[in-house]
Amino acid sequence: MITKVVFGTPFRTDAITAEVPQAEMLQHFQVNAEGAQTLFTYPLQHRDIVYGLSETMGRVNKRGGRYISFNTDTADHTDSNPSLYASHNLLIVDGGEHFGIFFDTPAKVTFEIDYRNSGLIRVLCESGDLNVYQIEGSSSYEIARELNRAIGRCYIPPLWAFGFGQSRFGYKCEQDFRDVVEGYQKAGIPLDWICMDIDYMDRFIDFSVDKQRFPDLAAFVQEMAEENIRLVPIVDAGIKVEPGNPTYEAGIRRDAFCRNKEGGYFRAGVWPGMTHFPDFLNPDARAWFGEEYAFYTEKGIEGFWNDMNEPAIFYSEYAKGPRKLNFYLDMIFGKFRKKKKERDLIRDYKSFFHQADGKTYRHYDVHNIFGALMTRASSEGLEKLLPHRFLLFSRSSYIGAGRYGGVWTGDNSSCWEHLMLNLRHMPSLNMCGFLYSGADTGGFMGDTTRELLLRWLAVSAFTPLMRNHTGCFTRQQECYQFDGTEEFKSIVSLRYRLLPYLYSEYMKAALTGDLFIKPLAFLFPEDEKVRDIEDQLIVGEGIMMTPIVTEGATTRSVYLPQDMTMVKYDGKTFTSTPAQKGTVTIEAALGEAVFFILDGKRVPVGPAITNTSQIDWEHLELLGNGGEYALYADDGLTREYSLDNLRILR
Ligand code: MIG
Repeated sequence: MITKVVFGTPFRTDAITAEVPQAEMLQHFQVNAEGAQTLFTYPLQHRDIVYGLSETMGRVNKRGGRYISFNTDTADHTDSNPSLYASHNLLIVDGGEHFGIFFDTPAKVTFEIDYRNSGLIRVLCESGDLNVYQIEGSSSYEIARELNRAIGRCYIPPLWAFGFGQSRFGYKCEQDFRDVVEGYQKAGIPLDWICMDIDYMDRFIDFSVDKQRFPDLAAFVQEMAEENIRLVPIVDAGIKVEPGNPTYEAGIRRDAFCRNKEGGYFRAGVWPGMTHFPDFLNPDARAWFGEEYAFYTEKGIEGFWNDMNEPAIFYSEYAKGPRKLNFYLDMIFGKFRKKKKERDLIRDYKSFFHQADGKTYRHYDVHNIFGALMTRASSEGLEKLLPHRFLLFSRSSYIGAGRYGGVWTGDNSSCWEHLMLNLRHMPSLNMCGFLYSGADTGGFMGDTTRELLLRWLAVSAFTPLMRNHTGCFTRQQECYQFDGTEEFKSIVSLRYRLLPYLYSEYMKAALTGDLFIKPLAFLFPEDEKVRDIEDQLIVGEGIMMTPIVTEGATTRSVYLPQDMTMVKYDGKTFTSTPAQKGTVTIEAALGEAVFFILDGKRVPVGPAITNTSQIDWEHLELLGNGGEYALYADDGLTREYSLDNLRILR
């Protein structure tokens, strides 16, 4: 049961699409005005767990931390950093009381969850205009499902987007992409798609291609399609200010850019130099931006990632003096650049304006919705441009954006802590309606190791978005660059053998408003021992993943809340053994994976394939000791989704 309490005149975020009755009084929390801000407080009980705030640092249980919803382009993924790229203002209190609460405001919100042992949840909203949704339910799982249903049906990618993707900041020409395809084919490692990072563009300009390095993009897309590989270009938020740039000219004609205080267009320095930001809050501007994707779809492209949409700003007119000089020096000496100081960024965010619902909004006050509305613009545009599904994922997001596309979790590092962080983000993202999600496998910053990449792949094998991505100054990170590619083949092929299950479970979750990845405690709420387990996750209805995420380890201990079937995959066969409730030690060498199947559940697996185009829905083996499995299978492309596609396997 969801109700909403309205404070002031909230901005329409469209985070929730269900009709929600209005309540007079806020339950659970106390409200106080704190100057121009609003403070919400709740006294925690000793054993309460607090879920939510999906794209933040720290644990799945947010207790003990301070988090700030203020979308930020930051590669500092350490616990002292309160803000990453997204704002998902959901809390679920699980303990003495059970409820969810969603602070629906695009302005800055600070959350202190038993911070410095205060014993309180303190939520400070910078704006007094907001909707607060309160969600009552008998369990945290029920509360999360209730919220997902109220958000509305989550984004459904094509089947090929569940295949493995390779990416790197630095693939510069057609040959770089051919090399990737060849590398994977020679090693026999499955692959479905390759990302094109900003290097494909003409001088980093959106909706353009460097003609020297990609003389005929449409023909190249076709060439790749013959290998069953899709190209997935990046699109940044800022549009280069340059007469002759057709997107810039169209944006001016359509009056689609954000304006500054003086009524001119706001200028922000990003990768292509000076840009204007499309006013994604304005429906007309969104419609225009969506149409621009025709540039790619006409060339046969069906997948995209949206970046820099917090929005990131390297430099602006409001930053005079040395910073400006730095910018030009940086432009000359490679792209190395100093991050804008936070103070300057705030000044920039206070210097431009949006038009929505016949009103003018200062960017700073609606900051956290910007990236989400870029995703919406792209998604609604692509829906018109393409007759079938497309891949779309974004760096910045807000609750509700999960209806339009997926998310990746930004510039992590090649370290074991961030592999664990990936595991922690997954259930939390699912609670907030982001089912198609994942991290940069192998790590974005720094040099990965063979061992880290293999262990990371064995985690990503279970996340809907499985993409190996790295930065421009790091070592080669494609799987075939390492010795002993057999082990990489083994782990990536595990993903492809699990595809019938993963796809089917994703579709069922998406069509019923369920979560795809859940914490153990959501399924076994009565078992005290699972309350703190964050390195075992439930994937779909039947799998408990139990990856090894410690350097040098080949064993780990696993807690089983019930009798299950242990499954070990060695690259060729699945070996099933009954495992008893309690703590067991499992062993998985590099190139192997161990997971469990819940009691009474089945998991369909297919034969080994190297591309989603080879998926075989007929010859499935059912793992697990249960009875039947309800398989969702369709062509993976049309939008005629329906639970009528379910069929029972025995
Ligand atoms: O300023 O496009 O998070 O995935 O490779 C960096 C280059 C811009 C940040 C993204 C990253 C991408 C990179 N981008």
